[in-house]
Amino acid sequence: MNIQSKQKVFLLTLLSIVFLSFISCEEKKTIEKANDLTVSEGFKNPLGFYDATPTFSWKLPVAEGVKHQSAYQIVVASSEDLLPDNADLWDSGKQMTDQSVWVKYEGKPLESRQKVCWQVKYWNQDEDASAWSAVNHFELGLLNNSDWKAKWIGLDTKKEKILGSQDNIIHRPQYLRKGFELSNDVESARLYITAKGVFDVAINGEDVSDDVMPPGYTPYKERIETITYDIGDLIESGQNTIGVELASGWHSSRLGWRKELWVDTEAPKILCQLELTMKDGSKKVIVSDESWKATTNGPIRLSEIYDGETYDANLEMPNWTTNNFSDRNWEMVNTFPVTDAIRLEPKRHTTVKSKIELKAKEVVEKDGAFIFDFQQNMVGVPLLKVPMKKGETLKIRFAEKLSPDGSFYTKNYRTALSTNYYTASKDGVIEWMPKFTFHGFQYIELSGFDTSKTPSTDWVTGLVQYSDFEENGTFASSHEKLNQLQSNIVWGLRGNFFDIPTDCPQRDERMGWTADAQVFGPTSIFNADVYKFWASWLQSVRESQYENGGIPWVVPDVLFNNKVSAGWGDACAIIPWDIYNRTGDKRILEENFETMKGWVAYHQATTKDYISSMGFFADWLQPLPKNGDNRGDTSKSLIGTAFFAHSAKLTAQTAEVLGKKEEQAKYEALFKTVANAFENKFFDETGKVKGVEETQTSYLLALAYDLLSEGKQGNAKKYLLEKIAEADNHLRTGFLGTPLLSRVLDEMGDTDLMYKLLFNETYPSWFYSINQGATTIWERWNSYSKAEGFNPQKMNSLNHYAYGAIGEWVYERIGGIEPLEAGYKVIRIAPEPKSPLTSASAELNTPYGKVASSWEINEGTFTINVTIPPNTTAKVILPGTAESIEETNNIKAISSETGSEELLVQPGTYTFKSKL
Ligand code: RAM
Repeated sequence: MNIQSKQKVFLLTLLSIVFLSFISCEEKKTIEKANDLTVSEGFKNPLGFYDATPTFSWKLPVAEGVKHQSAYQIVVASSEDLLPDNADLWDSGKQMTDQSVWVKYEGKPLESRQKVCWQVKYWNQDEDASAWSAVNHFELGLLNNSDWKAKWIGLDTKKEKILGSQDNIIHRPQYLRKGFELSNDVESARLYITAKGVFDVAINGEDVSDDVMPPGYTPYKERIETITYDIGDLIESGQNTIGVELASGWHSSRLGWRKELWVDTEAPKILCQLELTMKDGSKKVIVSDESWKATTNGPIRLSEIYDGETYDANLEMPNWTTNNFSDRNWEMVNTFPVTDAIRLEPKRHTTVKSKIELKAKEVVEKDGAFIFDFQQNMVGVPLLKVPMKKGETLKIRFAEKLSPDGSFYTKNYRTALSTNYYTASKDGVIEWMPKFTFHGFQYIELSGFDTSKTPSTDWVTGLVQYSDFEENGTFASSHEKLNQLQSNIVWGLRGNFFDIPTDCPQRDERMGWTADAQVFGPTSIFNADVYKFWASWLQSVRESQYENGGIPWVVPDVLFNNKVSAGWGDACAIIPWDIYNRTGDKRILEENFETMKGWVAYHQATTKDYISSMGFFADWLQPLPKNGDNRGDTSKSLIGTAFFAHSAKLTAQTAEVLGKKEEQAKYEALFKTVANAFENKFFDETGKVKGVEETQTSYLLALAYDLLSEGKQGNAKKYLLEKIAEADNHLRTGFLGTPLLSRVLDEMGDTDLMYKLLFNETYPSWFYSINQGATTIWERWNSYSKAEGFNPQKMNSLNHYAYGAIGEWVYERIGGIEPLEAGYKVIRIAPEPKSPLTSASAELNTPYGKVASSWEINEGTFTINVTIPPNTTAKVILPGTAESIEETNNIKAISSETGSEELLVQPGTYTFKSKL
């Protein structure tokens, strides 16, 4: 190499070094990509998705240099290789905004079956760009009835005229099958399926999914949900078989107490459509139609939600879902067309699954039967591994609690038999679990097994079943009973989120009682990822609204009595507002605004001079009512008027968020008028209740819903405190009043008293039931007591989440985490540390990421660790006098009053201390 070439090489090398170091500088500036991408109400890469107008959300990483978002770009394409540069469905372009959640899709219209891929990038507070996120995807289900080429099919199971426990026609479960041949290899395959009833499907001998009782429970006369499965791995070239088990489920069982509505229910049916794309690109569709065959001579003889399941192993049909089976003796099915009368829509929340396994802890003998104790009241089914002799029938009974003499307490199941039977076809250990029913229980009683064997706890495992959501928040403290209360709340949630929010999971009810739902909503949203669950149920609420605007007592409506109740129907306004507050998603308000308006109009129609005459459940199950009535002592008219005003106010607030100025003004004015009428009718000049019974709840409603003029508020507070003192500092509130206690006392600055009520050990209080052995929340403050046994009333559920509504206050004011701006965009961390607690901690997965607050008190020093997620800010309020806070870019002191210090804090993790 000559000198010149050497110089050239040298220069080139130098240039490349400069260039490379330039690039690596650039690389250093590339910030970590967004993660946890979801669509609509928190779906991750869903299949058979319901939403053709989705929203997009993502989280900024917890990483060096990432505090806030200054811009984003979303790209959406029909296939992954088009991303990010050739997005054929939508390119949002760079949007200068900090919005990282609920961004509306504005691309090309999406269709049934469409596959959609998307990714996002964001710019941080310094305008550094992230790399593109991982590609996420979703695939739409069948969105229109016209997408269905299949027919409803099933046998006429009424013909047999089997009568159930209430002389109602019950339907034998059906087994339906079809064989089909494919001449080509399959590339991809989807199964679209649903039932009027509940089903379980297998292909070529393999279970398609572990879903429990799909498709779930909706107002079936309006809408039935459909499910999509990816069955590509189950389909073989050549001969295939699909087999579906079908039982009554909610659709064709008795539900509620209007016998005339369920004495003669419609026979269950299935609808299914397999869509196959072959390797050569051709398509094939197999549908439910007249070519299917079915039988009722299978092993599941009976299956009812309230009454349980009966199984005869002698009737098992080995291999019936494989090619290796002859259905010669099976019947042809009846077919029924898909019409437009009932909308078929992809399920818009998760199916129920077996989520937790509980081991039995103890087994004891009682009168020849054996009782297994799980030491936890739970909901689901048992998995049984029990030695049996051929021909013997195992009887499986359930109970939430034992009577003091050790016998089974089943009185509170009322007419629900809640009993399973299993007949063995050979000697040996059976393995079985019921499929199309569920039970609420802590104890299982077995009889009829091989008595030469000694029962052991491993004979039964409890499969805890609920809608498939994950934990979203946690709370713990230094106080054992408060932790037990938290556990009881969580078990109440697990037990009563069985596809719909139920009041109770065990007796002849299990219905979507609307007040229970509205009081427990906020607590549930903290503990679990239940936005989709609620959004879906609210669709059922909308579909169930009466023409006159009334909202039924239960949703889905199985009572059809056109009756309403204040505090119950108001769920249609309260729940959307609570969800909006905790998610920041305006769509939940958009979807429910018209329903709220209809409900407010209904309220108005029941009033004279704005005073309500709406009746019914009132402050349900208030303890120690004067007249012994379950409806408590608070005036129904006062309650109705208070909720009328409150729903009008929520409708005004909703209109405001949605930018509907005129409606905002209209409902604000209505609120004021009603509040005024309320005050004049029920309160005297001094702010004391007049003309009706003076109760804790009457003051709580007036104060919580802001219904008194300023002058009277102070006195009303004083009277409330007097009422509480009169009750020896105990609550006297039912379903409606209880959640307001903490809200009002907190606003009054009386957290000492709220602590007192919460930590009370005597009746009525939360810890009272814990002292009596509760592992869930009970329907009544005294459902059971060690001294007096069971409450004599048969309406006595031991798994009823309503009083668990106190959770909201516990997380927000003991844990200290509260949204200051909808969706936790601005967070308030302001725990109220008080004796007897010395520490508490809470964590919550907000739409922006994890927020945490954990505090302890040690020798008069309060120490708190907080974590604030990216793209949010927090107001941290420290009790006492803060210890030397150094202001930085991330921490600014806002104000320091005697007794507390307020800080404005940017994303990150910090420790603060103060002297109490
Ligand atoms: C019972 C239950 C339910 C309640 C109704 C009014 O069915 O206690 O929770 O909402 O009554």
